[in-house]
Amino acid sequence: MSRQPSTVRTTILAAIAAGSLLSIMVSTADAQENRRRRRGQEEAKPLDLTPEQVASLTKVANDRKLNVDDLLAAAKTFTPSGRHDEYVLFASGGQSGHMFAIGVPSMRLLRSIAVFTPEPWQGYGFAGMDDHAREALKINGTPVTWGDTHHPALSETKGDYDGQFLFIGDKANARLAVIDLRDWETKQIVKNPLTFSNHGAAFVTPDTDYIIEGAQYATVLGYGYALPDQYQKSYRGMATMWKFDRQKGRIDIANSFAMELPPYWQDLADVGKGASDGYFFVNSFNVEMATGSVAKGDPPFEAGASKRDMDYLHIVDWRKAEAAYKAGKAKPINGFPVLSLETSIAEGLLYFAPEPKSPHGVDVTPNGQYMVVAGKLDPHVTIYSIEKVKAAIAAKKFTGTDPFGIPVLDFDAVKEAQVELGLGPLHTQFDDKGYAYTSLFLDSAVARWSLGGEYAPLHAERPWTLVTKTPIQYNIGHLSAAGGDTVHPGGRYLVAMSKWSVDRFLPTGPLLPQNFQLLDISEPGTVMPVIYDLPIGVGEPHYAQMIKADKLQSWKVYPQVGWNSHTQQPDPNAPRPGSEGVIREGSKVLVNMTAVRSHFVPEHVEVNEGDEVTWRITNVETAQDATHGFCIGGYNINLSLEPGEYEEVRFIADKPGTNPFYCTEFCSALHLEMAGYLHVKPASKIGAVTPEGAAAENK
Ligand code: RUQ
Ligand code: CUA
Repeated sequence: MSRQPSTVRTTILAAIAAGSLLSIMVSTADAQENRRRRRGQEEAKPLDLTPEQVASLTKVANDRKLNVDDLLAAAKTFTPSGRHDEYVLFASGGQSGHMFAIGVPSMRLLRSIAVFTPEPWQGYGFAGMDDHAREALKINGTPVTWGDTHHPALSETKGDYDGQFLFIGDKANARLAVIDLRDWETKQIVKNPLTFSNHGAAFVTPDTDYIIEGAQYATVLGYGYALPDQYQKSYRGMATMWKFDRQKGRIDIANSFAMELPPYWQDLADVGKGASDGYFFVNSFNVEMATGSVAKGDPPFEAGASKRDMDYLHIVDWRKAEAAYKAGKAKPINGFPVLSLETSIAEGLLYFAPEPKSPHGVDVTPNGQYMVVAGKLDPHVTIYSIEKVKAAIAAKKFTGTDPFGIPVLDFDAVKEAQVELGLGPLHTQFDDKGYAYTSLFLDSAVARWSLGGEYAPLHAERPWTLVTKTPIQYNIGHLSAAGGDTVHPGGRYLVAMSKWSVDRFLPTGPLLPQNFQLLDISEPGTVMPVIYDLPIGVGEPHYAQMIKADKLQSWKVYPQVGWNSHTQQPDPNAPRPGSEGVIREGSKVLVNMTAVRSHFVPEHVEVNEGDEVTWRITNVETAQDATHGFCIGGYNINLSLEPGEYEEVRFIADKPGTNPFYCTEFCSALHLEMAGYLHVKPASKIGAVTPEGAAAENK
């Protein structure tokens, strides 16, 4: 636990003595009142602790060896049953391929969202409507059933999260996914046609016109082949601008394009807003173009890619790039339009600014005035001014070009400030008080530092200086402040996403969880305590975004019974009560089924071995949370049918025998009775099909 300064400590002690604090820590004498409050229907009345209550609180604290800071942390995070969180943190799930939604400040896991990995509870990627997911989980026909999710991006309107969509990149396979936040389901996965891996994804333009996907490891664009001796000639980086169709809720591939970039390893990106609207920024490392050809006497990547003191911040004028694409200046690679380096140079789309030293994150301040580059191997953050960048471009203040002819801006002409923070700065977020927060991987700390310019009047600090550091357990990667990358950051909470947890939790074998630590950043100055540790035992999350919960307008149930969650419309094929049954046409069998507490209709389905079965089910429930599951063992089928939802699943009945199907959600007292049988008649018993036999069978 971080220390509170003694003034805060004294205030707390005084408050406890006076019996006026820790309202939600204490069980009240009035049980009825308490019950109502716990249902979340009524806010707690201001507490006036009696001496007995103070004594019992003190006893609990002493028994559990809690100090005042701990009590305060608990009071700041404990959320009574039925009370909802103020924020939702959408976190990447790393190599689990999922995303997680976590309530803040309670740090309760609300749910996972299956994205790149099949997930049975959501019925995702197994069958049914999720045939779409199964298809989406293929690359060139081959199922790729995991992804390495790194950077989520909530859709934005005028630079603020609007709560409608969520995007996330898959670093391992250069894919991008679209999640609809009305039902929190993945709707689309697109594969980048140019490259195998991405990293600077997903980042949205301020009105979500485009989603940006930057490469990481340079390859031969269009899935080409070349050995490292061809590195400079053949390898390339890229940035793809995926057009987003908000109406359809889908990426519009036909109106998307990419830009060729030099084979520097592009890293994190961020999109300009406000003063820098129209630009996006991408860091890079390995401008050395090291090839890691150790056998040929070259240094390994680790050393070769960090030889130089400076790499290049890529500055892209994306509106000009869009105009160039629309003017037909892009040429296809693997069928996808790409603006070449020559075009980018000729049209003035791309400029470089030197940046120290193999940096990692680039983050634009809420007003769009400054770009903050975190040095990774340099103890500073370097702050660039967009005004200075624009002026330097206009005045052609270049120190030359890179080997590909891209103009390199004069570092001193575009640099606003540098702030020394400590070892291993990675990523930066912002608050509403003129502070920036940078993760320090090697220091295991979150640094708070003061912004200058128009932010200077918001705080008492000297501009561009380190204010304080809070130790983190351990090795923090990203950090996420409430709205911390939008034009209106919140400023109360920040989650440090630590890669190592070492001793923070009970040991779980050699593989330990990640550690999400919640920091209270509401007080200015040097107070920034850790108030909660949440182990994440499902993957290694990277970035997360924290949105005000009231911006989310999720459906409570699907809008109509018979809803197709893929098209987000009622489906004409959805079985209705009264239209259930089994229809056979040759060896094709169509099952129309409804599900409701606590039965399926029909309960027996007879097919022949080898039949092609199409099984349609509607959950006809309209009550919130009345979800049914549907599984057939041995067929790898499990569906989640949320209230109103319609699903279709297809399979070949190739396993003869009488096989129970059942509901996999404990939906009612008679849930165990919500079952039936699939009878697959063995081929040996089918015999020659006679017209009478077929007629009898159809009956
Ligand atoms: S990364 S830990 Cu993939 Cu965003 Cu920096
Ligand atoms: Cu439906 Cu259990």
